[in-house]
Amino acid sequence: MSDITRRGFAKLAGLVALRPATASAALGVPAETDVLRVAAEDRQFPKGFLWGTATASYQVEGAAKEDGRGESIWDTFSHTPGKVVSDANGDVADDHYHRYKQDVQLMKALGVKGYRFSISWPRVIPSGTGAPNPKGLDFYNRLVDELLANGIRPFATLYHWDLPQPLQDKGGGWESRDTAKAFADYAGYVASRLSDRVHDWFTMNEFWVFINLGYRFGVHAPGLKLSNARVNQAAHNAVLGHGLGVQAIRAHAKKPVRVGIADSTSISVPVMETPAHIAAAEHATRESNAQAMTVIREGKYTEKFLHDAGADAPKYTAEELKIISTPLDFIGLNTYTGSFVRSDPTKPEGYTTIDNPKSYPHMASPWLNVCPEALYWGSRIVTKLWGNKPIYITENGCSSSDIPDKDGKVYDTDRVMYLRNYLTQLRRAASEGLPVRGYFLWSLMDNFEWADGYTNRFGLHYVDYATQARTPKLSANYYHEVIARNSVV
Ligand code: GBH
Repeated sequence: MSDITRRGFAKLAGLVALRPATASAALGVPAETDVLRVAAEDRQFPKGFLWGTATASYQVEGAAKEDGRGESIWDTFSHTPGKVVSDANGDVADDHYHRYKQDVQLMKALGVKGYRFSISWPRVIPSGTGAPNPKGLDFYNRLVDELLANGIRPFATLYHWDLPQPLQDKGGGWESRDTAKAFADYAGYVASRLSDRVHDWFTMNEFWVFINLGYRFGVHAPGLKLSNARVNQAAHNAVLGHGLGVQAIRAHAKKPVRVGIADSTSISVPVMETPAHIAAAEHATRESNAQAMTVIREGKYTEKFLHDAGADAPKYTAEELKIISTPLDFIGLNTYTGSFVRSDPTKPEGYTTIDNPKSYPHMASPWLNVCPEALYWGSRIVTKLWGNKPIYITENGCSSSDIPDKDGKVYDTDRVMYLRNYLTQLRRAASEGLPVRGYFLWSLMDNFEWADGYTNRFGLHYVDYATQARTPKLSANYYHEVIARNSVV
């Protein structure tokens, strides 16, 4: 039983004892109001817990050709026929570049205290290296000022996959160490301009995803299908870019900053909560994140990874491992789902990751298996493996088929179900003293869902792309209540 639960029951027992004799008290049954009060306490988040929403530049901004913005690999990829559902692209997206004031008001109405957005590298440095484009940076100045004027704390991500196309053309993007250096220069420049007002920074979003979907499976930009060796090297260069970026942000900051990552750390969930299965999930989490969170936190690749990769292992120096593992101020976890793991003494690694049965429930996106426990186990295992650092859930949310009802409103009961279950697990983590400090719901509004185009909607607000009208869904009302009460509702 958690402390809060225990306190709740103690209080309830006291109330029952003190109350004048009523029929229910005589029977030893607590009155309805007492039950409700204890239940409410049981669902409460810690004081000061930061509720937020998240988006990313290419998915919402639009204005692809405005104010000197350069091209990114996602412009090229989405304009290549057959790569994105219905050949959609982010040229306009949510037109957030022009509508950001209205979108900040949507956040204010929700009551969020934090906004995680990303900065478009080609908007700020159109060629990837060299001359900055002050007009591009100015958009983020305006956005940050608008957020602060409305009491919303900006959390900036420097790389959410929109690599400047010239860096892809020159050195093959993350295949080149020069891209890691270029990223650090860009990160330092942005920090020097925004850190008087932005104190919270994430270098990159989801290493595994942009490397594997972009360079191994070819389903995201730049659409390549490279050998293991080349993919492993690209992954290494990306985490090197992260480490150099952390150092550059700190070196150029005008005020004290906090720096972290927003990683798609793959979370292994024990099939049941017994010591053997829990240990298996810990080992599995460490190994399955060998090329991102593990090397970033430990400063080394795991023996199993190096052994399995063999001749395909990346080439690196001890100095690079040190840079990659530069200590962070907080950890951001993008958690949508988890994988069930069981203890398996027949295997040298001691665990097996289970393939879910076909009937396992998922949301509108087929990959989005419902696994609320991932929020609890993610926080717990990351803390156990790598130490007690503030954790932010930098993304969580889901797609739903979201068809407006006759009254124009979307009643996304499945999204509310998803959120209630996930938040219950996050609250369990907080109540056990795990260092979870905030939660950014993906996403503020429907947007360009990468290779799925506009077919999968993740927003709290429904976007009518023909008119750009935003309408709060039932889930927006739900999230508003969660924030107002600082509680699962
Ligand atoms: C996050 O990716 C991203 O950070 C965010 O930009 C995105 O909009 C959001 O989640 C919702 O997807 O069809 O099998 O090739 C989460 C990782 C990336 C996982 C896309 C699923 C497609 C898998 N997702 N990926 S597949």
